[in-house]
Amino acid sequence: RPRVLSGIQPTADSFHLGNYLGALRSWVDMQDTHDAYYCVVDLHAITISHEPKVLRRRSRVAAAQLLALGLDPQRCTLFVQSQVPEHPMLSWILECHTGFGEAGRMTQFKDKSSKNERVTVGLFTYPVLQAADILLYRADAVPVGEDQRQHLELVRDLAQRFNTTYGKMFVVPEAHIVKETGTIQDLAEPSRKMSKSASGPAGIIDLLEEPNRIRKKIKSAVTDTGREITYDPENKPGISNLLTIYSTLAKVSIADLERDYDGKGYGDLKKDLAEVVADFCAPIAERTRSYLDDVAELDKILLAGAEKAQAVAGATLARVYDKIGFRTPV
Ligand code: AQP
Repeated sequence: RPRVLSGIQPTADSFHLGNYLGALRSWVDMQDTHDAYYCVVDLHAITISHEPKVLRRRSRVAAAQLLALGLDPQRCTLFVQSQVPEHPMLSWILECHTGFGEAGRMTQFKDKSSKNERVTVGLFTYPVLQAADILLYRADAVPVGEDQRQHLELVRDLAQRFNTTYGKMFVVPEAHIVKETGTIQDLAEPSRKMSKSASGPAGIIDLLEEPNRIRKKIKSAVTDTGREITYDPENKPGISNLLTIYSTLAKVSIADLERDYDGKGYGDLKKDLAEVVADFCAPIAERTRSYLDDVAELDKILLAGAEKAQAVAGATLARVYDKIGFRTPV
């Protein structure tokens, strides 16, 4: 079986609909087709300022949500990144093979550093740590949203560079980006992506949110001028975004939706979509709560995951040490 690895940051109290539709949905599906490794990337989460207590809670909530969404510890390896110290170790080695200018071209860094007052070296080297996450597991595929495409290109470049310099070592991974849902837009500002850090409360739907708040947000989503319900992301980004969400969650094609809503108004579509999204999120929130009711069991799952992950990561790192000219790790 080909191998898959992906990670998600525990930087909010809930994942949002963009995280689910862009990436997490594929994580669940790929458990059946791949040897799957998934991690809560708490090392990445401290690249921006954080509170220790909050981070500890969010890491657990993140893992509980992933289980609630359908990750099954029998079919995948789920772990928390900081419990596998091979990640920062390989990251350091890769940093020493990354050009300063090359890292400086990452648009996510430019974006985030222009918004934050405190810009750390960790935020700058973030994509290199991401490369280490992926290359340690020799992953073939990495399911992510469109916003990660550039980082994945860097990972591929680093893997190739290392292989050329030291002899074949890493698998060069492919980004797995689902075209239709690769970018879910902000509900209030449909010209930009739904985002934990940049979206205001009206623009983002959290999976753990109250059903009534979800309904309200969908009903007040910004739509476009005109009345026609047609999929046209360029000219009608708002309504097209709603159609994408509807189509994916309800498993109906966009063409069918366009036909069903022919002659109806935006309000009708939003009213129905509000129910679809609220019905989708409610059981996830309930299952998340029940995983969080038994924190000891949750921590056991994560520890078992970390042990399995470390067996793979440790073996890769030992080979890298050998190639680099380090002594065997003890
Ligand atoms: N709007 C989105 N549409 C589709 N996919 C998305 N992803 C994020 N936003 C969208 C994908 O979700 C995965 C997890 O992302 P992350 O851990 O990098 O989370 P994040 O970047 O903190 O999430 P945000 O909301 O994008 O936060 P900001 O904007 O603060 O950085 C990734 O695969 C990502 O592509």
